[in-house]
Amino acid sequence: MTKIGMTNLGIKNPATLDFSEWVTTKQTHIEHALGQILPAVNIVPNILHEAMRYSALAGGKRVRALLCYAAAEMCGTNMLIAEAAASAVELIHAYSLVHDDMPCMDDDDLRRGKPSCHKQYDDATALLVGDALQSLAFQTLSDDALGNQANLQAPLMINMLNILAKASGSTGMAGGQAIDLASVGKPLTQAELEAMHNLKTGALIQAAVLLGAISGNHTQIAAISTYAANIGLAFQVVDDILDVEADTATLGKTAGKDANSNKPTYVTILGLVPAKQHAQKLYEAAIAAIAPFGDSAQRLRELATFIMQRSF
Ligand code: GRG
Repeated sequence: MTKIGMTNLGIKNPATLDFSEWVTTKQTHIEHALGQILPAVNIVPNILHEAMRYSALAGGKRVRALLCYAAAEMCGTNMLIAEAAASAVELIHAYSLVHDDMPCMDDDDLRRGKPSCHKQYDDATALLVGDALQSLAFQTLSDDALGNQANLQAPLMINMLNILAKASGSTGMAGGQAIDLASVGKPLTQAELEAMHNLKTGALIQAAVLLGAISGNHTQIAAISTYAANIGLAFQVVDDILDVEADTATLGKTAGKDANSNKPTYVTILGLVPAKQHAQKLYEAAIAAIAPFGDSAQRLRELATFIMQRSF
């Protein structure tokens, strides 16, 4: 059975932590939770489990998990539920990166500063790692332990599974990836680029926020959806800018990849300065959406700034 356990590593009340302490605490929580959820390497098939742990642990900013925790804090969602949701989203994200790096997709040798999964292992293992991480995400959200320990009622659990499934599938992330692969070398309009990124990157970021907000009221969820849609796109615009401005060592993945692969990006379509202005506009729309919630939305505001200012 998947173990779902709140780590007890932070002794301070989360509301009293400054932002960087809060980030570190939550990153430690998610790392620990994932470490418990992922099968141990001594469980057969050992290599598959080793490769799953290699790809899902010890790396990544955990932005999606942080967004899920922050939305949960604002909406009063039980932290066990939030942690399971954050873990499930990070598992889907890890699967997408493993498959995205494969030769049949973006063909990248470097991820999170280490050889990509198919370079460290092989293509067949990487394919199975992605498949198994995806299944593990849904297993995590539907685990008996979550029902028992967090009193997550079946209808809410099904709603959460539905949110994650829609965000991951052909009308979400996988669909966005399909459009992305078909767009190489094509002159997209900004609207077409935006539609593609809403699915490829935005859908999972929106799911992270909505899952965290699962106990919120109608007004909170409506506002948080607008926040999520805007910050999800801002995340992608910043990613396109970093692809041009940052170096490989800082990014932990190959810099300049989009330009070299002849992919349409916000920078190629708008230009560098307008792309930065566009990111700022999206950020401001995200912040405006949660303004009515005052202090309770402070972490979401801080995370929006974190996403804008990230250097990798
Ligand atoms: C294979 C179905 C399938 C989908 C792949 C997410 C994705 C779709 C591909 C990743 C390609 C990419 C670089 C997209 C840009 C935005 C993005 C998802 C960046 C990576 O996310 P971060 O920066 O990564 O949150 P870390 O390593 O910090 O978790």
